[in-house]
Amino acid sequence: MWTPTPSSSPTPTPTPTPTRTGAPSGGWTSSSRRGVEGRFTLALAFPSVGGRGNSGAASASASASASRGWRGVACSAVKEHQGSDWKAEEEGEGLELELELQGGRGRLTGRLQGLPQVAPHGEHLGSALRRVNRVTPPKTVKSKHKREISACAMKLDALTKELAVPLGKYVKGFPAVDRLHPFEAALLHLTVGADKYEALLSRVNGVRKKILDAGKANASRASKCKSPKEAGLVLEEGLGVLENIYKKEETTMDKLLYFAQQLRRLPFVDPKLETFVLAGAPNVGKSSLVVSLSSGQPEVCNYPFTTKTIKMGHFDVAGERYQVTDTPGLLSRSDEERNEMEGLTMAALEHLDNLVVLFVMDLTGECGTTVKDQLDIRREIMTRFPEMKAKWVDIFTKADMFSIKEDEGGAGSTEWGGEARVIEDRDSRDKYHVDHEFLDPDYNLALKQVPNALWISTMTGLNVDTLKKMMLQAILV
Ligand SMILES: Nc1nc2c(ncn2[C@@H]2O[C@H](COP(=O)(O)OP(=O)(O)OP(=O)(O)O)[C@@H](O)[C@H]2O)c(=O)[nH]1
Ligand SMILES: [Mg+2]
Repeated sequence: MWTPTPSSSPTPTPTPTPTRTGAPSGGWTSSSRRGVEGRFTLALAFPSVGGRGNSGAASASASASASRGWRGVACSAVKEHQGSDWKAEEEGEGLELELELQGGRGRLTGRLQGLPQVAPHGEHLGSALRRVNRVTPPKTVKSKHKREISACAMKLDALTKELAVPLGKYVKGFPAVDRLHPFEAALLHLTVGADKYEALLSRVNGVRKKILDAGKANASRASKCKSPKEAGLVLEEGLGVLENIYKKEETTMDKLLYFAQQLRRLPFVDPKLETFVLAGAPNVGKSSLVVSLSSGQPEVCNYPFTTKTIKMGHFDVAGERYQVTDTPGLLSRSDEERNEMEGLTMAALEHLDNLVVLFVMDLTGECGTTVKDQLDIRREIMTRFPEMKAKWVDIFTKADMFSIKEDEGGAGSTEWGGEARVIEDRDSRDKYHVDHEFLDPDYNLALKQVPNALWISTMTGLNVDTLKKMMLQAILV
């Protein structure tokens, strides 16, 4: 049974939560993270590490079971290739195990959501200096003279540590881009720029080293002083040097804080789950479909690019979890002309593993993209990612805006039997005539080129259940 699931978690390890009362008989939820903005450089430049090819074994085992009926097969096929990974996650063994089970083939995901908390620059410096003031001379040293000298060296050591240790944690906690899952690497690139990210981390590391060097040198100088007065002067000078080094890096630290906030908001993708990617032109009804299929509530509006970033959603069928991504719309144009939002969609298509494409088209002529352009986008994706053709579901949305009737098995029927429908022959001139004033002139071209598309209405619920079946069936191809 198609059951609602908890909202997509920003944390790497999903935690089961109760089924929503009164929710539709099945569904998935989508997260509502905020839009991602940033410089767009073509995501496809990233190497396809652990990409879609990884699903080969799963597909093979799935098709071997194809005669067992679609529901059971879908579930067992998914179970087979997920194997013990999923169970281990539920048992809370977490990320290390996930990496291990992928056998280095794939890359760890969820690293960006787990980035270290970056202390604001001023707060960090202030608290470091307060701690220095609390340093007391060691009681074990009997001579007051020596105790005071030693205290100066200790204070310098303390400030060095207070400043450098968190910087070290940042350098360690922010993963190198080439250690990320390719999809996350692409998201990072589109959000903050991979080169800027690497340069920033290298700068933070440089500051850390500078602080360590200056701190050590001055602490050593202070400890060698002959008098407390002399040590006091070295202390003052040393603290000033350390403070200055760090003060100059306000922009660096602000940027690191900003990057961490932006990157933590990016969607978490579980590389082990089957992923349904909604793709299509803007305003065609992708997010509405998400709402129909799930308990999720992504923003739906009658203007293009309502969805500005990738949003992950999940649904469960017979205890198995699946992943869905709502994506920003694509326009028919070159990569160079595409914006960051389209870049995110292309990155999802390029880098997500175990993918099924739900390609959404609006033939009413209302969405703002012509049917011809929508067909071009469809062709582009198919040409670019030919392996996806096998895992592809075509959808015509807004069927309620057309006149439709039950089909008796004639033109327009689908292999999904009783739920198949066709556009009513209202006008003898045109079998698929529509009583809609904005009908796109290339409407018939779409019917010819995409004869097996499923007509859907999120307004009336038409064929939503059929779509669910087709989605699970598509996994098995
Ligand atoms: N009549 C009708 N309108 C629909 C249907 N599905 C979506 N719409 C309308 O189409 C408009 C766009 O819907 P969205 O779901 O936001 O489309 P989208 O593809 O996610 O749009 P972007 O996020 O901008 O790419 C909204 O006004 C919806 O109410 C449908 O089945 N029938
Ligand atoms: Mg949308």
